[in-house]
Amino acid sequence: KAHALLHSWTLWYDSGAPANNASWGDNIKKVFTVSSVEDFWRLYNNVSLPSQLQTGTTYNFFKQGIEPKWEDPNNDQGGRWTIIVPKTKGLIDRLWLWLVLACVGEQLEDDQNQICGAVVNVRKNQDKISLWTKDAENEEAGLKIGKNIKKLLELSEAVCYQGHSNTRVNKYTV
Ligand code: M7G
Repeated sequence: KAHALLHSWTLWYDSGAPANNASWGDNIKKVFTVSSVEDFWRLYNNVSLPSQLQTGTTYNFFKQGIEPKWEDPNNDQGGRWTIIVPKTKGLIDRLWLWLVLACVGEQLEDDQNQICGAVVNVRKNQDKISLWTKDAENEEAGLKIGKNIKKLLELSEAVCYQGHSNTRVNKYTV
């Protein structure tokens, strides 16, 4: 008997490094969609940990039907909570697992359905994880999600939110 998740979630892999003339996003590929707890662990146990991925690659773990792009109608008014993660042994893998578990376990919000997905960018000097939400103007729901991320991931430093339309400006900080 499978234990159903409230939402189905799709893992997308972005190998980055676009070939000549390719534009951003050309290398984002669907890996697998999970609908139960059992599916989730089957997927998790069969893909590389973030720390094992090549520099320049990205995992996107999004609710089924939402593309991991600003252009998707679920994201175009949205933004993201962003956490810069130093290359401390084991840290990125722990934070990624805890974040996706909080997503599938519906630990971050009640029934606002603001959450679109989670992202881990594997980069040269430091990695980055983010949680994308639907409506950057929904301050109340947004702050609640931010505080939950900070608590569940046991983050001691400030966590900031940026709208996709202006990723340079911190709109909210918790
Ligand atoms: P980033 O998400 O800030 O992280 O994206 P990264 O530097 O660790 O990869 C960097 C750049 O990639 C952006 O400034 C955009 O040029 C491009 N880019 C990233 N995302 C998530 C999108 C997207 O959703 N749509 C488009 N068109 N470009 C994007």
